[in-house]
Amino acid sequence: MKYLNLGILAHVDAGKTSLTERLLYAAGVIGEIGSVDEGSTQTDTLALERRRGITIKSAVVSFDVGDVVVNLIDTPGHPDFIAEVERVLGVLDGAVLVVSAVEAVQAQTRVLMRVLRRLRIPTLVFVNKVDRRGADVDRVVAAVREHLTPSVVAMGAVRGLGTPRAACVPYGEDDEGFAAALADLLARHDDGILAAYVEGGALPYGVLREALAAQTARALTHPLYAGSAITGAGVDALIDGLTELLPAYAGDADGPVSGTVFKVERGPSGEKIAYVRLFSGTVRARDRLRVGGDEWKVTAVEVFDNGSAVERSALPAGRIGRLWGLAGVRIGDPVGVPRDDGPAHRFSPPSLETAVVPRRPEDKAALHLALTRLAEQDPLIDLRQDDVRQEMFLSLYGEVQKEVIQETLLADFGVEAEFRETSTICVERPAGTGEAAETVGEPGNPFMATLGLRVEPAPPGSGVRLGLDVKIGAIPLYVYKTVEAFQEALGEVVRETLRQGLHGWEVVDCAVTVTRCGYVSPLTTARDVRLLAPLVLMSALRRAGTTVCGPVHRFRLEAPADAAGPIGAVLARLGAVPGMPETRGRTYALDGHIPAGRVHELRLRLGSLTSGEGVLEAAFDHYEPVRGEPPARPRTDRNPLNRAEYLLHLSGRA
Ligand SMILES: Nc1nc2c(ncn2[C@@H]2O[C@H](COP(=O)(O)OP(=O)(O)OP(=O)(O)O)[C@@H](O)[C@H]2O)c(=O)[nH]1
Ligand SMILES: [Mg+2]
Repeated sequence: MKYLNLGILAHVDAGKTSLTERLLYAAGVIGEIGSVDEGSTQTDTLALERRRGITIKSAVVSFDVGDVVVNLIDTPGHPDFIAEVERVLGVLDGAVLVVSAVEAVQAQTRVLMRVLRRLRIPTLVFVNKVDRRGADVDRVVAAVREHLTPSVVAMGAVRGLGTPRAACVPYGEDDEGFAAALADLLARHDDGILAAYVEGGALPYGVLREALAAQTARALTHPLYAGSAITGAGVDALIDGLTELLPAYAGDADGPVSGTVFKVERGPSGEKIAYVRLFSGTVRARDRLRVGGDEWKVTAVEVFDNGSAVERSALPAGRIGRLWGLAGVRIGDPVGVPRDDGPAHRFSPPSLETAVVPRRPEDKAALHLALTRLAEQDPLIDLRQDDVRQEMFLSLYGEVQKEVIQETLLADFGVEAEFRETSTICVERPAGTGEAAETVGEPGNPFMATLGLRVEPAPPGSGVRLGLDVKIGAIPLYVYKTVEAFQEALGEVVRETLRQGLHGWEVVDCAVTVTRCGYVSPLTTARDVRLLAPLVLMSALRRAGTTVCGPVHRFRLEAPADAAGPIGAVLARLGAVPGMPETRGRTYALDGHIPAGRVHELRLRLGSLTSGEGVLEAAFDHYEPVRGEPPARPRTDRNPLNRAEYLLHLSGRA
């Protein structure tokens, strides 16, 4: 058996859940097709999903095609739930990016494809809804080429486009245009094909198909299919593409246990259930398992097989399963031998925050417990308490997520909660270079260590990096054993400290270099270095200075052309930077940028100005320096803004 762990990704409403349902039906797993609109699908199972008609949580289902077991993960498309997509990216062998044949490439489509390409996840494109009026596959292919990837090839033709009878006919060996298009595309990354192409000799069709599979597996080329999740057109061709062109793996069931937890749920009696993709080894019930630094005994195992999860004695490599008994498990934890999953964050973090208060003051403890439970399933909400007012804060992607959390608190925990006004989460970037040092034995340095640090700006998106510019002999190796261990330990302190910069925001895009290091053997301990580092780092940061930057979204709006004037006025008032409008008949479309905190208001205003006809899509694009007085975030006492405060804080803690 081979396994293909497949993600279905798309902009909201493109048809991921409907396509999932259709694939399950085509594979014979279900005898009747459920409908999103009637709330009867296999993957939108939450009451809230069925009521709202959108996917909120990623869900796994499984089906077999020949000797390949496909574990399919249906993800939400709404940008407020992008964290759900983020968590599954590390466990995918391949993906299907769904694009609507009517709406074409949308804001979230671009965000998703950018990440799929960056992570080199083999991806097929499926142009859905060819049965709908207004469907235009050629326009979609052109838009995919322009906005998503130049390396795309249409795998078939559509007849009866835009009607319920729309049918998809796969291209084959005899379609000369197709073979030529394939050769042209594949030659870009394959010297053998290029040579044959230049010489003008036709390559055997079989060679082209093999090269297509090889390049798709390396995420260099993206085959494009078209069809309809509702009528089933084109779905068989897509299934053939899944097995022919995406890489499936056998998985080494006898190797060391190694997997990743990508989802955590609570069962009916409050027990934790971990969703694990196992890359190697076998996990059996009653095994002791190393997960996130602790050991736990697996009490039960379920494996996704032919539809949903079924109880089994073992989870073998390659598959996705649900494990019970891992009481301390958290999302993202490695199971057994850790793997290199690449960067922890692939999408930008939430850009909004809000305070949550219980409607009844006596519910405070219950609210805290409930939010802790929600944070287990979604660590990015980053539950935290303000030290002064003892209020609880959450990070959020948007208003829909806020409503969903509010409804979940009431429905699942019986807690009525209110959200204070939402505000924007900024970041700080170093404005220049700053250095500071503390020497052992000098006045004012109560720690038995010497440390010098330099802080300087790093490229956008690079996070915080720690480099060393000291001789090995300067590092207390009798404490840390290896240079790498020293760098790792210090890096952790540096990242923790930089969670609050000079204005209280997280410092990003920052390179920190150790410029001095010294110790007194055998007196210097790891604790000395750990406590001294924040002091030195914050002085260096003060000298460098920081620029507070706010999140900016890229938006696209479509509205009746006669509303252009009033919409322009609203955009100006909200601080948006619009691009050139495109007019198409009665409607016009506009791209541009807008501060993240203003997206919600723009959506409301657009709705009222156009009687609900206007459509707005927005997705995070970049951070930009905030104009005027930089906003400050209330500080917790975690960090030393000045020496006296820090030392006082430490002595208070001791
Ligand atoms: N005509 C037509 N409608 C479709 C097709 N696929 C999906 N729809 C409709 O589009 C709407 C959204 O479908 P979903 O399957 O929920 O889309 P989704 O991508 O899962 O949406 P989210 O998970 O919320 O992002 C529903 O009303 C579907 O009935 C299609 O191929 N043709
Ligand atoms: Mg869905």
